[in-house]
Amino acid sequence: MIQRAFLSVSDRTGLLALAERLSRRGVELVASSGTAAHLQAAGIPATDVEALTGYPPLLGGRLKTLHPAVHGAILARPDDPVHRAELEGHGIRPFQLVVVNLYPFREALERSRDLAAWVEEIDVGGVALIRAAAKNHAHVLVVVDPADYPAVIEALEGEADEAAWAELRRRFAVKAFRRTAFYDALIARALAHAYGLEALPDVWVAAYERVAALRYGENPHQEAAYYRDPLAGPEALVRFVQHQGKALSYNNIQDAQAALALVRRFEAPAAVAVKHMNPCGAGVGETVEEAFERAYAADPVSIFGGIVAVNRPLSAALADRLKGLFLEVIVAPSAEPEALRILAAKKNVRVLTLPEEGGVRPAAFSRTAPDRFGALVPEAVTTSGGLLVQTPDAGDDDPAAFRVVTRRAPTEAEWRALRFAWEVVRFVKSNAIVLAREGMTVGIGAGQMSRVGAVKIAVQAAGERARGAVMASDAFFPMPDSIEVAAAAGVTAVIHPGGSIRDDEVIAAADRAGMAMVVTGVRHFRH
Ligand code: 93A
Repeated sequence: MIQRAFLSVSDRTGLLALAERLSRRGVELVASSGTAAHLQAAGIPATDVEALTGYPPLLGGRLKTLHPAVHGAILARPDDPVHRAELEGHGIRPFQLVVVNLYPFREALERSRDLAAWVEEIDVGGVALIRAAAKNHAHVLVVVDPADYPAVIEALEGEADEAAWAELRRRFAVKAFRRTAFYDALIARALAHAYGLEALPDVWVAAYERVAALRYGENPHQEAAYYRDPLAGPEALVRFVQHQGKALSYNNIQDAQAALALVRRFEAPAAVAVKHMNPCGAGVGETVEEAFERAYAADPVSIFGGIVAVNRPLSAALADRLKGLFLEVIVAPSAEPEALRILAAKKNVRVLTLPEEGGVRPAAFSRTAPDRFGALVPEAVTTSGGLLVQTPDAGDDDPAAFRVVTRRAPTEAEWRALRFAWEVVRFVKSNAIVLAREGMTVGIGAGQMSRVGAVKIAVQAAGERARGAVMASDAFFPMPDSIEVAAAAGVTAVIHPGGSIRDDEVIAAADRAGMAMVVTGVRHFRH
């Protein structure tokens, strides 16, 4: 039950309607001076906080509500006898509702270029009120947004039960902490700008923390930094242990991420080589050494200067093999001590493994890299002045939904190769084409503007190995030309999402060539 409320708002939108409803229900209102005057002028009884604290606003208003008579009344736990006794001893009565919105710092940035004007709009007491109420949300409802007043009024007038109030308190507490975090992030950015500090400050994205400044970005003239989600789980690349080699570069991190994302999807031993965020060769096998030989054989040229990831512990035998290649980064769940000794001779290669958690180093990657709460981490990219955020393309496609659309169905061996190619193609930049045989890619066409262009590149890379290979496409074929090119090269089976208005012509081209074609119904664009 709300008996007493504290109000302190700069934005008076909706205030009177809320205060009037509260007052009518017998709730005692206490408010900071300006807010109290506003209420009184509208005929709503409200006590000026001055009557509680014994102080008028000081320092031109910098000090208004920071007083035990206010904060004690917000922070006290009514179920704690010591808290109760202390309140009584000091004549403090608790608040059950705190309504605050902060000094308009963001508007000050828009209005003025004057740092002093900005500083005056840094709210201190309001943030403390919000924080105190949000901390004590087991007992106190904190409201930071006039858009939420109707929900409070509805709960009041609908005589919401305790469970409904508790749900509101929890929801609004989370919102309150988001609000103050955003507010402080904005202040830090503005001050960093005013004082000519780093172009990429720690709070560039609120709630991400800076791990390190990078030597440069994609190119030497670009500034860059690496940020960590403080809730990143141990499977997140940002928490990997680097055993040797120079600091990771911007491009290394992106490539290592792309390589890791691919190998972690396979349960069988798997290996991949990545260049410029595209796999150039991927393989699976009975052993990780065999998987690597296939990934290597897929394209022994492009792997030069690449990033290699495997999903099994790095053995001495594999380390010995990798030692002979020029690689930028090697990623594995763990490494045998002997493997690390062998690679130590190659000072420049960066070797990354999972961190120990509770004294254990996992032997294999899990399929995803969830955060500490087990939730999938969304992906974000900045756009001009904005941010695009999406859930990762990390789900499993349901093979039961795959449909054979040609007269001929794939053979067992073709099915295995198709499933493998379908797993790999989602990691290739669109337009993406993967030619594969069982357990290895033989030709990859990436990042092309036309689908048939990607097919031609994949076919050319595969050479003779296209004969008898299968083909995966990350999106539908807009025209039958891709199928004709693949058929001429000897490809025997195709997997793709389907959904083109020319699907019929595409399927007819496959039938003419005696190919087997599978439609998945799921697209895997990657840009
Ligand atoms: O200058 S403050 O940081 N010092 C304070 O003690 C304080 N208490 C509340 N600003 C403070 N506030 C803010 O004043 C509130 O967040 C609200 O935005 C505003 C309301 O002041 P008034 O009721 O006097 O108009």
